[in-house]
Amino acid sequence: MKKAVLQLLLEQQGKYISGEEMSNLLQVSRTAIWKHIRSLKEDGYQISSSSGKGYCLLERADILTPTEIKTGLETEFLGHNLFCYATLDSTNEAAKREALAGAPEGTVIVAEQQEQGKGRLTRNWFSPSGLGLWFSVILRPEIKPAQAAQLTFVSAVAVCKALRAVTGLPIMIKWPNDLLCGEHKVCGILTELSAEIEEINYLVVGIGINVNQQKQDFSPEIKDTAISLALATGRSWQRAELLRKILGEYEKQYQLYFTKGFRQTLFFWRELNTTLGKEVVVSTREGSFTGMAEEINEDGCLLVRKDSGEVEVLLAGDVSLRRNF
Ligand code: BT5
Repeated sequence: MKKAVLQLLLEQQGKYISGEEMSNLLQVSRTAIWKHIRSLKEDGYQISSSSGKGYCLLERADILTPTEIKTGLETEFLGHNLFCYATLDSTNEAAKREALAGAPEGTVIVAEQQEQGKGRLTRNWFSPSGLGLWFSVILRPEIKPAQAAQLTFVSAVAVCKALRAVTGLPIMIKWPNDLLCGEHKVCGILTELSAEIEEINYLVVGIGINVNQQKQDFSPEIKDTAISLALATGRSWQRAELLRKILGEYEKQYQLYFTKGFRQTLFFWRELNTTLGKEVVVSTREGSFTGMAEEINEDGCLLVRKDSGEVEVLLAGDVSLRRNF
């Protein structure tokens, strides 16, 4: 009901709607309407109340609650089962706990803040409160475990396209899973897999996007390499709206992957990538080497031609690729 009240206010944003009209439309008492309005105000929505005219939504709150995220969410399944937390260790860890307990495909876990946000290979992901989008998606695709890396490409394409569409920024994908704005990292993606030999139990795709940080909000370790959408555009962004757009594009790309295949995903990925055709420095556990990033193969591996002429096939996820950082 609170969602329905918010929906009515949104449809009339900037104009007054009377409590009586709302109670008629939603078939509940005026007291019930008033209680939901009070609760929305407590959440941070700026709602003006006038005894003669009713209620008017002045400003939507930049909060990540189920009401805010689901109001206007246009997906068939993604995000319908949604958990929002003020603080978590890591949304990926929470998603794995939910997936083990049987959470359905499309479940989304969001946190305002992560205390132990994770990158790949035990690296940290800085996730300060209220400034970014830190969330994880549970998927249960019927594909072979060996194909799971392909979903990192689906994720990168979906988030990149959604962020470009909303902000107009020329965001690019750096293999395998970083989104860059210019030379700086605006988003990281961490895909984790639970599988048997032949089938996937579940996949957790964790996505971290810097949204409204200013320079001083970044820790010394990343202040020269990270960027937020706000820094890149000079304005702040409503995170729930961004998340809705991302979930919509994600569902579309996920479905396209099944109907048109990985080739379609790779087609989009190639258009958006900033890695192919570039000199790269590849760091692996055994050491690092330089070469030319030549191609992505059908499994999502990066083919790098070393200076010696030998071609190295790199699996998504077990190397980090560096150019300037
Ligand atoms: C990644 O790892 O880029 C994957 C990050 C995934 C984060 C999401 S947030 C929601 C979900 N829950 C989690 O716990 N994780 C996922 P990697 O490629 O290993 O990059 C990690 C490196 O990026 C760090 O070592 C830092 O140098 C840098 N870094 C850390 N936090 C950053 C930030 N907020 N913005 C930009 N760079 C950052």
